[in-house]
Amino acid sequence: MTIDVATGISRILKQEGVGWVSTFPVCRVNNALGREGVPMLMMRDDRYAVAVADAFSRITAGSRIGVCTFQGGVNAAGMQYAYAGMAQAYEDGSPVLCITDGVPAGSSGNSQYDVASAMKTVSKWFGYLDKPERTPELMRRAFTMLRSGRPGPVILAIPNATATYDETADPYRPVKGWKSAPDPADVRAAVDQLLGARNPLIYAGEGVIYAGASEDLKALAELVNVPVITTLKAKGAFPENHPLFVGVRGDQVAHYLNKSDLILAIGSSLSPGRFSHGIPDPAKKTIIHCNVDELHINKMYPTAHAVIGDARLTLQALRQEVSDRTSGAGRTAGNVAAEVRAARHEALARYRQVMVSDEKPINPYRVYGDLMEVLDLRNSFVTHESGNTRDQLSTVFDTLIPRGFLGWGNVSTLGFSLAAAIAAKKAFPGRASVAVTGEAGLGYMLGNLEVLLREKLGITVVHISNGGFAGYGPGFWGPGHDPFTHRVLGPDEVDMSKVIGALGFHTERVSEPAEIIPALRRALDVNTSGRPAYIEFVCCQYPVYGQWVGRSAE
Ligand SMILES: Cc1ncc(C[n+]2csc(CCOP(=O)(O)OP(=O)(O)O)c2C)c(N)n1
Ligand SMILES: [Mg+2]
Repeated sequence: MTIDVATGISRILKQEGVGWVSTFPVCRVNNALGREGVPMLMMRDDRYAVAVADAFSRITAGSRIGVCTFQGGVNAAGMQYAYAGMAQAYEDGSPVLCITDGVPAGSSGNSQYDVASAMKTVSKWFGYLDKPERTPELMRRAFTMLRSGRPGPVILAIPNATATYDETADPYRPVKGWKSAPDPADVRAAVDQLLGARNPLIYAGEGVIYAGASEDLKALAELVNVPVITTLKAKGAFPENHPLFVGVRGDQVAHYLNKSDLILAIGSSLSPGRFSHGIPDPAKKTIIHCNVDELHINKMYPTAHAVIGDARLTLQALRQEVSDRTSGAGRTAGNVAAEVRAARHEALARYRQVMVSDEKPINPYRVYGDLMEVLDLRNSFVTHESGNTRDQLSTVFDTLIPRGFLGWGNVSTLGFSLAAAIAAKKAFPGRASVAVTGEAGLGYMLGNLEVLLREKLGITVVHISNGGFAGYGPGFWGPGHDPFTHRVLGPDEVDMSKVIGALGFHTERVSEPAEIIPALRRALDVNTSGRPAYIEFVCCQYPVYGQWVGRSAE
C-alpha cells in the first residue's frame, strides 16, 4: 500500500510503542501523527518540546523512548530554538528521538544556518531521509541507536513528508536493542585488583540506571563490602539508605574519594564536568573503568583495567567471579558500613541541623527536609534546577528508588526541571512529581506553565524564593563571583503566587516554617486531581552545600 512518509513514520512510532510525542509547531510530520491517533503534547516552545521527550527517556531509563517534533528545514526557527534542548540531551547522553523537517533537495543554499552540520554536533546520529522508501530503514537505524550502546539523541530530518512509498515493500518490525557482555579475561583482571585493594570505592554512573542494574550494583557492593558513591545523574542508582552508601557529594564523599586506592567506576564516563567529582590523585589509584563505550576509556585518567560492556552484564560477571573465587563469601575486610555511617553522620550534621531550622526567612534546607517528610520516597519524583537547588538537594535528599530523583546536567540548562517533572508525570501518573527551582529556573518555565493546566498535569513547582541568584552574589559567604548580576525582584517586590495563581494553578506563599508541611500536603493533594500547584517559599540565601573534588582549576 502506498503511504506518505509522515504517515509511515507515525505508524512506525506506534509499532515502537511510542504513546505520545511532544512538539512545538510546525513540523510536517505532525498532521500525520494527529490522523494516525498519536497524541501530541504541545509545549509552548521548541526547547521544552525536546526537553520533555528527553526527560521521559531518562526517567524510564530508555525503556520508553521520548519522541519530539519541531520545525526545521529552510525555515528552521524551531530547530534553532530546540538546539538548546538537543545540546542538553547530547551532553547528558539521553536517548531521545527528535524528528524535524529537512532541507529539501535544491534548497541547501537558501539559509545561513547549516542544519546538517548543526545537528551533527548534538546527536549520536543524524539521519536525513533522502528517499521516501528509506523510511523503514532510517527508523530501524534510529531505534537501534536509541536502544543499543551508549545512549544519546538521534535526530531525523524529513525533507519531504508528503512523498510516498510502498509500505509493504520493506515491512517494519520493532527494534529490540542489543547489549554487549564483557570479556571474561577483563573481568578476571578487574577482580584480581578489587580483591587485592585496601580501600576500594565504587563510583557508579547513570549507565547503571540505563542498564536496569541497580539490584546488581547492590548485590556486588554487598558481596565485596565496598562503599558506593554515585554521580549526580546516577543519584538513586543505589538506595541512599543503604549502609554502604556514602553520598553524591559532601565531605564524606571527598573523604572516600581521597582515601581510596582503587576506584571501580561503572556506568560513568569519568569525565568531570561542571557538576561531578573528578578523581583526586589519579596516578596513585588503580582505576577500573567499566563502561559500555570505549570512547571513555583512557579519556581523562589512565585506565588500569577496562571492562567494556553493558553495566548489568558487567556487574553480574564481576559478582560471579568474586563469588567463585571466595566460595560465595565475598570480601569481608573491616567494618566498612560502620565507617560509612560515621562519615555520613559527621558530614551531614551541619545540614541536618538546618533541615529542622525555624529561622525566617526560611532556610532552604528546611523545605527539603519537610519535602522528604511529606513524600512517599518510594513512590514519588523530585528534581532540582540549575543553581543552589541542585547543589543542596544532591547533598541531602535521600533517594530510595532509581529515578525517585532525577539528577541532571553535566552542564545544566536552566528550566529543565519543569520538563522533567512533566515527563515523570507522564511516565508514572500515580507518583507525586515535584520540581524544585529558584527564580532563574522559574523565569524559563513561565511560558510553559499553561501546558500543565491544558493537559491537567498535576505536578508541584516548589520555588525557593530568595530574590536573587544565591550562589552568585555577595553575602555572608564572601564577595560572590558575579556581584553585578545576581539580584532580581524577589518576594518583597513581587508575589509570584498571585501571578501564577491567576493562571489557574493552586498557589500558596509560605513564610512560616511550620506552614511548609501543610502547604506541601495541600499542593500534592490538588495534584491528584490533575491540577498543578506552585508554592513559593520565602527563603534566605544560603549557598552552602557539598563540593565537587578532584577537578582541575576552573
Ligand atoms: C540556560 C542557562 N543559562 C545560565 C545558567 C547559569 N546559571 C546557573 S544557576 C543560575 C542562577 C540561579 O539562581 P536561582 O534560580 O535564583 O537559584 P538559587 O541559586 O538562588 O537557589 C544561573 C544564571 C544556566 N545554568 N543555564
Ligand atoms: Mg534564587
